[in-house]
Amino acid sequence: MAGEPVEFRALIRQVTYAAKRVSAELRVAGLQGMLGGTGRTNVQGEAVQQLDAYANGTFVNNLLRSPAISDLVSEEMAEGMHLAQHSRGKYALLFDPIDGSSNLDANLAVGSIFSVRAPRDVLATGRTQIAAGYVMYGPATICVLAIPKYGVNLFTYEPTIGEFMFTRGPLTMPSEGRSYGVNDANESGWSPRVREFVDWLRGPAAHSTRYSGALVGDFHRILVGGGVYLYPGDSRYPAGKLRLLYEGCPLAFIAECAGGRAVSEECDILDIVPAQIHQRTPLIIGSRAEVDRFLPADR
Ligand code: AFP
Repeated sequence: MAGEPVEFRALIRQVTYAAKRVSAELRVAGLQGMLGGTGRTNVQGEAVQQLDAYANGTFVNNLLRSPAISDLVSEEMAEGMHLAQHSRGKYALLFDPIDGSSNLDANLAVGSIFSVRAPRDVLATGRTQIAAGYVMYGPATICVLAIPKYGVNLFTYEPTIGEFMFTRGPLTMPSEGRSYGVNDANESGWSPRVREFVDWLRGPAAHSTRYSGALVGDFHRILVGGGVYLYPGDSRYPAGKLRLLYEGCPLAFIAECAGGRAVSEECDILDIVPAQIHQRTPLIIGSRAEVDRFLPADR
């Protein structure tokens, strides 16, 4: 990132600093009474966990320190936040502070997802993203960062020195894989097309099921090993469950940068023009072979 503007490097530093704080809190949350809910629901009607609130506050407080950021959009905030004091900031940061919150109480992997855009592009297609990434808090805390000029690179947090260290990259997603991830409890609400696709994955394509309940972990497995993750529309969530701006778009950007693909049930995720900040989308993401089978690229 040496050639990037100093403001961009400062922004990434603030994001990774917030992630280090979240990583530290996650390690001791069970000892400090930080597991479990707050008793509140967010704008999506989902129960807010104490760690969702903690992580959101940590991201916001750190990002407020960066004059480069003029706008924030978070899963945990009903409205976007415009920082009038940073009106000349070049960037908007859109983020999901804790992705996969239902894994928290079971001490399973969770993540933070982020997307960097120009402030004027918050409601433009995902192709306008400047960078995107995620931090996964698993056995190791890792950060995956996609910047078109550098590709997709992976950094591992070294807690004894408090730094994310370059580990490998640029990463290339395998062109096909052997696993798929979907919540098959929703099967009765899927469209015939989705059912047919999942039948193909289970049958002729002989894929194994791998589904953890945290998009970051499930996507990361596919980024490194190939395959497909899907959360299609169903009868409960006809427009899909996942959020476009801070889940679908950043992961689609990373997938495309690594040679993979991400689609809704109609088009590439990065071609969708969002109507509002908490918009949902169906998401089918992963290796080209599997995603092209679901939605041919030349359709
Ligand atoms: P949040 O914890 O940010 O709400 O994300 C959870 C999530 O959107 C995504 O991480 C999972 O893949 C998906 O929901 C799991 O949903 P189900 O519990 O319906 O399978």
